[in-house]
Amino acid sequence: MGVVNVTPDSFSDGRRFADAAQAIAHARSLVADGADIVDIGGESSRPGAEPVGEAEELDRVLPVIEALAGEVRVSIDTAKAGVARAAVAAGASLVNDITASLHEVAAETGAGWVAMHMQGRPQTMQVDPTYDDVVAEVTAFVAARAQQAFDAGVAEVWVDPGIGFGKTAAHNWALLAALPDLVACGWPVAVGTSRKAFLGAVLGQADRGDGPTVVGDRLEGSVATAVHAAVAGVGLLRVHDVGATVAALRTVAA
Ligand code: HH2
Repeated sequence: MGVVNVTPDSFSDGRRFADAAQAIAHARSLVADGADIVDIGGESSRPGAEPVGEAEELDRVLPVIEALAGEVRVSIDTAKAGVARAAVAAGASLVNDITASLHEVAAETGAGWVAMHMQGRPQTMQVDPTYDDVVAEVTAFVAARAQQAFDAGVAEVWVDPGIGFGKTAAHNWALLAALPDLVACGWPVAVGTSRKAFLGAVLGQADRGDGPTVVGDRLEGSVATAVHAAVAGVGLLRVHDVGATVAALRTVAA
């Protein structure tokens, strides 16, 4: 899954694809690089991001979805039921839901659904994330949400531990180390580590924390963790750098 952020403020690529023509061209380049799905988002969920109104979010994503839907599978990355519904009507067939609360939209529309774990909300989630047992709590949460969606009639359900969403670096590493256990729960697993701050931290690179970072930042960590996840049995990798990730996966598969 290639990431297409149609936003001015996403943490790694904000402003780069903020107009529809740029976003569409970027999505096509990700498909050429080997993406099977493009994930279109109109609202940043980075720590501290400002919320976007529904009308503004729709203005950002709908022209991009309409242009791409006949060419590639399109996923909508949103926290709003209204945006998810309109995106599916425009041609998206997967609802990528960082709130793990929109399964009814997937059930109504017949779309697939990604249920991601997040502790808190983006504005404050990194203030002091706390767990007794992060792996057990995240696993129980996503498995329960997945079962609820499946029972409501959603045929395609993915679970995602939500790397970086209300988690310290230690929580993220624990969840990545435990991916085989999450896979063993039986639900298809999705993971997004791409360019996230904990990858810089392990190499001693400071997180600037003042907006979008330089493109290509944290490439090695992003690719290494994507390969690790694939080897653990994760079926859906949400990445910015599709070409490098596909090359690494093909190499390891060979
Ligand atoms: N991470 C981000 C956004 N959506 N969806 C899923 N399922 N899993 C993730 O890990 C995930 C996600 C954050 O990354 P990005 O879209 O690059 O940045 P921003 O939220 O600043 O737009």
